[in-house]
Amino acid sequence: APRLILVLGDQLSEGLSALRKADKDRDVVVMAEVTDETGYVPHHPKKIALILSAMRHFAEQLSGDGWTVEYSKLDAEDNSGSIPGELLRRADAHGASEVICTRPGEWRLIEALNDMPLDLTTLADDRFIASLDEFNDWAEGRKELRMEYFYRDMRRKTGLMMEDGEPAGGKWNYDHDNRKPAQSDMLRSAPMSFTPDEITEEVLDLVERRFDNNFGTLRPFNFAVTRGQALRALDHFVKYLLEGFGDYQDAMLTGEPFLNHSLLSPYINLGLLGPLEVCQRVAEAWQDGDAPINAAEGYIRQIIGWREYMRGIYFREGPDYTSRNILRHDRKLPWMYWGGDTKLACMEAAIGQTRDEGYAHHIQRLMVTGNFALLAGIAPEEVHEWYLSVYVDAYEWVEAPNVIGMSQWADGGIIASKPYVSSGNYINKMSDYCKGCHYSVTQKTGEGSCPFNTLYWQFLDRHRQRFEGNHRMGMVFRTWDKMDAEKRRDVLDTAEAFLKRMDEGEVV
Ligand code: FAD
Ligand code: DLZ
Repeated sequence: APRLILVLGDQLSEGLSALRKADKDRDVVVMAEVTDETGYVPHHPKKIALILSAMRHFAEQLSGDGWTVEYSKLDAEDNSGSIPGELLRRADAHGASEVICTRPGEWRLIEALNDMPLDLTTLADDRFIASLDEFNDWAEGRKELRMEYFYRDMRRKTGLMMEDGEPAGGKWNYDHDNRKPAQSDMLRSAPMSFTPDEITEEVLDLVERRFDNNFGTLRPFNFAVTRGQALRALDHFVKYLLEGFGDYQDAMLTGEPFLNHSLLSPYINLGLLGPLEVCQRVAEAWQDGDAPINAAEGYIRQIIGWREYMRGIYFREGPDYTSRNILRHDRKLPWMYWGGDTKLACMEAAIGQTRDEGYAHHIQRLMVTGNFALLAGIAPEEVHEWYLSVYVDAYEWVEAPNVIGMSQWADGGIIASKPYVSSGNYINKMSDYCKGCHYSVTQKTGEGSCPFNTLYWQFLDRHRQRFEGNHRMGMVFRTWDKMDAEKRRDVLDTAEAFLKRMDEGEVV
């Protein structure tokens, strides 16, 4: 009897371990669009369209290569609505009892597959640079799991930007050069954009019909949906945008949602591009003198460092990770996150482009929407569900450690040695948002002051016991203590009044 080879929506790689294990002449590839996956959070319409279109293109490619593919479309009448359901249905039809899969990127799905009454073989997902065993070996016995040390091991392992066993240029990390604000008169290329073909148009119609109420704008839709297109997007980034990537990595600019970012995470996470091939291209550009060292090193670190590290943490920490809430935050996510009005220019910019593009870059996610949620004490699980929904590149294995760990400090500091919180000053330094804001970033208290300014101190005051002893935070507590008592009272009162207005549904 044939075996069923499961290929999930984010496993669209020709070299997938499950496909490598399969016999083209005997086995049946199963791919399924199912409501369980399209509905576990209210995904951005662009995200659903990207995944379904890329899945359909990949299935077509596999069939063309001689595979037998059983593909379930979302609207098919006999679609059971879940991945295990579709496997059972196909098993019945083909007289199969064995399933081979590559380990899914989410505990929920791993557990659902394990509960299935079929004989399941789960293979490692080796589309990563470090295996999970390798990560666990690295982590074992360490007091602190700092990304920087893991990253150095990955540099040694891959040999990327290494010279005779030493980091190129003599330093591991050039982040110091990567904190320049951007100016609005700078010219830079837009990211690569692709015209939808017939398959994509059909998917767009389907998504429009079925997911019209989800937060996010579906059209225009210009994502790459095949490996060939994704390779062109990589080319475009390396040729036109990489050079300025380092310098402007942390910058934010009104009306410029992409700046010098690569927009490659959706393709790497789907499996259309491999993390190593992307980094090799970037290292070559540096070697050829087409990109400065701070850009190439910074870019490679995000992928072989942060991306791999996040995955290691997700699987190491286990299924309860997404419900951690060490700071006991319980406020509801305000409506502005789902497109409700706000007078905060930075939130409006970050959430507005999230709605339109399904995209915001790292500093917007971390220091605007993430910072606000942490300062305001929003329940981390709600924050997590929002991030998992609204970004085109969001899958739990990478989203959860970024949100629960890095951004909301809800894991108690496994990922971040101190919480990523800042007052309005940081946002003002790195962006032009504050210029056009209803609130004044230079005003520290009272009506009209930037809420980040007062919420920042209120957060520290609220969590004083926990953070006072953190050696990287002692200074800020001393600054707070030096303020006169009346000013401190003013700050806390202004913060309280702001949160109250927000909780009551006022536009803030
Ligand atoms: P670039 O700025 O061009 O960076 C290059 C690549 O580095 C990215 O494509 C990505 O593959 C990798 N990368 C950079 N930072 C990280 C990181 N912290 N973790 C993992 N990979 C990283 N990334 C996701 O892929 N999916 C998510 O759901 C996701 N959620 C996030 C939530 C929060 C709160 C934060 C702070 C970050 C999140 N990130 C997530 C990381 C990062 O913001 C995105 O990878 C990046 O913005 C993607 O855009 P880009 O391809 O233009 O990135
Ligand atoms: C995210 C997603 C969506 C929206 N739809 C599907 C789908 O219909 N079929 C499928 O196989 N996968 C889909 N995915 C991706 C899965 O949710 C993903 O494999 C898991 O979250 C693990 O990363």
